[in-house]
Amino acid sequence: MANTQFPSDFLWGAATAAFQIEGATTRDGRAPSIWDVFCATPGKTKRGDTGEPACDHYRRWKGDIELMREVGLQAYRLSVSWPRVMPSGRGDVNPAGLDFYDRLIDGLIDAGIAPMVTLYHWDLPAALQMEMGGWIHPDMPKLFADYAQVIYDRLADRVKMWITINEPWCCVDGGYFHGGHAPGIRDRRLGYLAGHNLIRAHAYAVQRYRAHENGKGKISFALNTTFSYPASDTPEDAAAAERAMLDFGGWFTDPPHFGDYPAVMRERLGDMLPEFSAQDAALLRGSMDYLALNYYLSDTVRHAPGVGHMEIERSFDPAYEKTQMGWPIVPDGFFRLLKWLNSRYQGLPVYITENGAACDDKPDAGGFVDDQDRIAYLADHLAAIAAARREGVDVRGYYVWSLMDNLEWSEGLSKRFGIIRCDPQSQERTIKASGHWYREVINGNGAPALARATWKTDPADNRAKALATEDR
Ligand code: IFM
Repeated sequence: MANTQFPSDFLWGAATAAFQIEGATTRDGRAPSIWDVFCATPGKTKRGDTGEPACDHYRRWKGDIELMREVGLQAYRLSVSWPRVMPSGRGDVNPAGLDFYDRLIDGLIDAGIAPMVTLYHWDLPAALQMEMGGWIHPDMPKLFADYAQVIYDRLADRVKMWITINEPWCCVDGGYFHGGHAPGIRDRRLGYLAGHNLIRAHAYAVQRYRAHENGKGKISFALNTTFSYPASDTPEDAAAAERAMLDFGGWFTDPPHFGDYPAVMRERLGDMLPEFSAQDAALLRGSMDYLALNYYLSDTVRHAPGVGHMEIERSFDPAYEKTQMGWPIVPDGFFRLLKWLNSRYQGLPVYITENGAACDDKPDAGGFVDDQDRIAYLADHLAAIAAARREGVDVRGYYVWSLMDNLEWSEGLSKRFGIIRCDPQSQERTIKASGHWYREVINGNGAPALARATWKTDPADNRAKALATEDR
């Protein structure tokens, strides 16, 4: 069995996001976000689920910290709701909203749990969307930095790990390409523009952080992406798979590392892709203190002449088992992605800021969920991280998605990612088998709880297709 022992200073955590758990959407001066508006629009979320009451965490946060302690978490990733803190998105601050996060951070620290704070996890104040058109407006980066400044002023004395923006790719793909996420627009040109301003906003917020008297911690944005396996061993498919990775992970990670988009995107997208000014490019370069990766799945790509600007076609290999989201379970892709990212964005430590599975949980009469499928998913993905570490990728921490079942955006409450069950009716919390297992992982820094991982690092044990991509 491969070595799955992690070092004693490896950080073990869990993650959530404000809109998915807080509820209290109209309390203490909070104003609506684009997700409140979206959820209130008939047909936009499954069964019409909304952010009310979600997990009612705004009122139950103390109990939730107790549960984190029971699971043995060393770290917790949360997001701040911009419309709770600045209801109009700019100008006046809502003291009650800011106080909530102040208490939460103190509570975490008192419990010995290190907070990681995400500034933007998709809940844009609706006023900014209505008054300015949201992320397509060129002034948004400055407004985001002003909001970030308010949060730094209040929390940066205690918070040492920061994420500016969560998964900008999802904001664009869901919000502007297919429209299944807020604000529900379908326009590719606007999508690239929104993405451009999200990237600029990251840079502006990093600049403010680094200039802040308490800005001594680490800051980055959270990337979501896949590893793309070529559909065949032809050079065309190999090139297409590489192009696909640049078009996904590279789109948002090249600018904050190198100061511009991947060359292949510039060549193929032409004037759809906005230009960074020299000043913005300078701000962007080196604006990640670490690489924050959210990993869930991988895909297969073939060269598709004439299909879109990038001429790629993505599919899911039917050979893989899938989670309840329909996402293929590919720990091998995680391992390869970590190596790919490490060779492209050299010199950055890595934190896995999300990883987890939606499973078809079946609670027993007492509310307990024996989620062996989720444990298997987590064990194999942790084994993949251990393997990447052995090959020199400097992964320093892991946050499971998610601490508890919550509102899965347009999927509503139908998809459950938690290691803690949250009954949507009674709000009763019950630690699942995966939560108890995760405690063992944390206590042993991996082994022996990871002995149950079935994924093997020896490529001969993996899919033949993976072999073809070995040297990429
Ligand atoms: O629930 C989401 C989260 O908000 C962002 N990353 C992916 C998760 C699962 O879809």
